[in-house]
Amino acid sequence: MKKVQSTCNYCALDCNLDFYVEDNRVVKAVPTKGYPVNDGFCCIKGLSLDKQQTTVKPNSLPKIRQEDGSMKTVSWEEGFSYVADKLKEIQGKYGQESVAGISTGQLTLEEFAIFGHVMRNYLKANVDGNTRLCMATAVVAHKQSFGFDAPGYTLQDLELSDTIIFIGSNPVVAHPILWGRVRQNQVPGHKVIVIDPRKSETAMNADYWYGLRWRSDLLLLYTVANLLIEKDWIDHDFIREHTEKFEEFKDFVKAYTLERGAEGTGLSKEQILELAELIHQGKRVSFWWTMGVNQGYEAVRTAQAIINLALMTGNIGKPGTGANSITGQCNAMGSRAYSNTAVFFGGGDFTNPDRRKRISKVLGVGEEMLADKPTKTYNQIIEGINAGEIKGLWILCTNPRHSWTNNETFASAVKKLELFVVQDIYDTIESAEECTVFFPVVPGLKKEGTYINLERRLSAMRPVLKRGENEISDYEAILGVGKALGMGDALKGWETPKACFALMKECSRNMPCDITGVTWDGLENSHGIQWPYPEGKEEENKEEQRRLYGDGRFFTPSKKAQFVFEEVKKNPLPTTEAFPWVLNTGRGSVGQWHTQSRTKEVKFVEDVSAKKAYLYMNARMAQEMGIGEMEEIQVYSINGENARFAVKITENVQYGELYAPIHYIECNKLTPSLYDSYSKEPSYKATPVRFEKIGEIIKEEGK
Ligand SMILES: Nc1nc2c(c(=O)[nH]1)N[C@H]1C(S)=C(S)[C@@H](COP(=O)(O)OP(=O)(O)OC[C@H]3O[C@@H](n4cnc5c(=O)[nH]c(N)nc54)[C@H](O)[C@@H]3O)O[C@H]1N2
Ligand SMILES: Nc1nc2c(c(=O)[nH]1)N[C@H]1C(S)=C(S)[C@@H](COP(=O)(O)OP(=O)(O)OC[C@H]3O[C@@H](n4cnc5c(=O)[nH]c(N)nc54)[C@H](O)[C@@H]3O)O[C@H]1N2
Ligand code: SF4
Ligand SMILES: [Mo]
Repeated sequence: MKKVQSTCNYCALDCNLDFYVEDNRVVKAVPTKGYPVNDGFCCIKGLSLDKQQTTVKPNSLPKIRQEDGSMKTVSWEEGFSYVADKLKEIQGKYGQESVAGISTGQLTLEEFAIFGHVMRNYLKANVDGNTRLCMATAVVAHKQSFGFDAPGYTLQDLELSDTIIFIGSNPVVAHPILWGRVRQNQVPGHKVIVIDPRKSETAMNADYWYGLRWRSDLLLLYTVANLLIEKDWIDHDFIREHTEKFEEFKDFVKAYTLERGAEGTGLSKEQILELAELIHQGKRVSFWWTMGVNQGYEAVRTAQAIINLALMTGNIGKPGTGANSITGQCNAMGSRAYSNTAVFFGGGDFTNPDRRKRISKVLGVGEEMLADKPTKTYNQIIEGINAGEIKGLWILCTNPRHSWTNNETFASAVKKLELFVVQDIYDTIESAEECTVFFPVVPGLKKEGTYINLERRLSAMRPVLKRGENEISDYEAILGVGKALGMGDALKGWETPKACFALMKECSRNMPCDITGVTWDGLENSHGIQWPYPEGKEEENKEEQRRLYGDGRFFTPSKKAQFVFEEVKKNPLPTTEAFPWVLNTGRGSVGQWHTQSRTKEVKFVEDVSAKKAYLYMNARMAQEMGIGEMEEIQVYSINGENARFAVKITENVQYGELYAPIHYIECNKLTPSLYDSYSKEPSYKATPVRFEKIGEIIKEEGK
């Protein structure tokens, strides 16, 4: 029996598993013992990865839509030439920017690198990724506050912290292995605190829960900052030596009085004081945030308000501390540094002449081929298609017909496209319904490449199974189109994922995310390697758990972290008399993944999950409205759309709040086209809605 160690390509933990293979079949999948992330454990999704060997159709070929609407199967070569010719034709007719790509945080680093090279460098198309829906806020917050998109923590910090504060984050469901690390914390008297309007599964398991009013985090965080300053519970030395703009911040937060904080957040004054005291009493306080923070209209400033708290209390760079953004998808970190959506491979400023020179030298292409302005953002791409400006779209490893905010705008957009390429492992996803070309690619079990997890750890994906006839990877599909476009020498050095990795290493040289010391072969069967890992400094970096900022130096020109702040905004989309309730959205269960295309890999989840869209409603609210368990309601959104949901009654959501799992397409039918002004990440979590009773009771299937 052969054993292959590879990486789980669902969530950002990047657990490693040992796959045991006989006759090209996975016989069992066992979480890798001793691997620093998951040491012999993993969740149901990782354990079910082997199901891809039956759920993904083998030996599929590309399909091209015909005039009569049918799909014709063609050879890969035909598929490549068709797409390449069409891309050129559209650019010829409507201009370079009439073509766009939407990439992902779930492919390998090499795959989105080559996608960026073909689409953004060579074709000068717009390329964004589904990381916009997820991590864009953290990226902007990090860049402005720290000088580089560099989350500093290592997972061990969860075990070393005495005060762990989760803000808009539900790891019990979304990052179970991370939660496992919290459970392993042996610090006597350590406390777990959750700030979430909903009594989430994590809140239920925490020592303190602050059920604030939705979208009031920024107000709460400024109020707490003001309290800490008033009581002189701050680290003057750290502030002086390692930060800038504190005095301005101090003056600014004076207006955020306890009264104002209590009134706006719905928390009592005592609760807010208690939270400030908990931060003060902690010796090693760590703050962790996820989508409850990232997905809002003032999200970047909220993330930075968390960073400000860590900076002013000196809780950064030391064991068990940090202002720590938890990443969502398996390779979101890789896509942030190597997808070439808005920056160069390895990061850096495209206006910097030295950086341009360096990248063009490494890639062996003229500087004129490199991006010289930011790409259109995701929302601008969809708006551009709806406005008739963008006529060609290629999406891969993402399902925006379901996951994009106000998703009917995506449905209407794709009908206007002359070329719509969907590249996925399943042709049954909602986004493929209107595609003009479908590229069926092999799943993670059959490919190779590199992933970077939430704590900056690179790990290897290695083919567990051999490929069948016609089976190609995302990398090869993109390379195939690149060749058909006539890229010629511009593809020198890009022949294989391994060759591409070598290029990316060189692009990272001397950058904060330097990975020049990592080798492709060395990563195999390893414990993974956290960046930075520069060549020549391997000995210095041999510790398996490394954090950044231990020396108090950040990546800004002054090496000091920045206090960044701005007045709390009036909610641009408040509830109204006509839309009096708030729809919150997020993950439903450990086994369900986003748009559920892959949930069929997890049989157990298929058996226990509701087949129809549902939402949670507060018990008192349901009683007042006369709504029974699993009774259907029609929910009308402020965005003009409506959809049907069954109601599950619970005490865990507030009166006035409805909570819908994102795993049903109805959820994003109702979310608005509202974004953070800096990151352009959608404000997914607080949509004003109203509803009507339908009166029908749904019998839960599988129960
Ligand atoms: N099982 C499973 N795991 C996953 C995923 C999955 O689909 N399924 N997806 C992965 C991905 S890509 C991501 S990004 C992560 C997401 O991980 P999380 O962000 O932890 O998950 P969410 O459920 O989206 O949102 C977290 C919490 O934010 C809260 N929230 C809503 N509004 C507010 C607010 O105004 N303030 C505060 N403080 N909180 C608020 C919600 O009530 C929710 O409990 O999960 C990853 N892991
Ligand atoms: N209302 C609301 N909406 C949200 C969110 C929310 O909290 N609330 N969260 C947002 C967030 S954080 C995220 S990350 C997005 C996720 O949104 P999406 O990225 O659209 O969701 P997924 O279902 O993960 O889509 C991944 C696709 O890749 C395919 N796939 C899997 N493996 C491979 C492969 O190797 N190659 C290729 N080519 N395809 C493959 C799968 O079949 C699937 O169709 O949703 C966002 N939408
Ligand atoms: S915790 Fe995340 S990486 Fe680990 S097995 Fe589960 S989904 Fe995969
Ligand atoms: Mo995400």
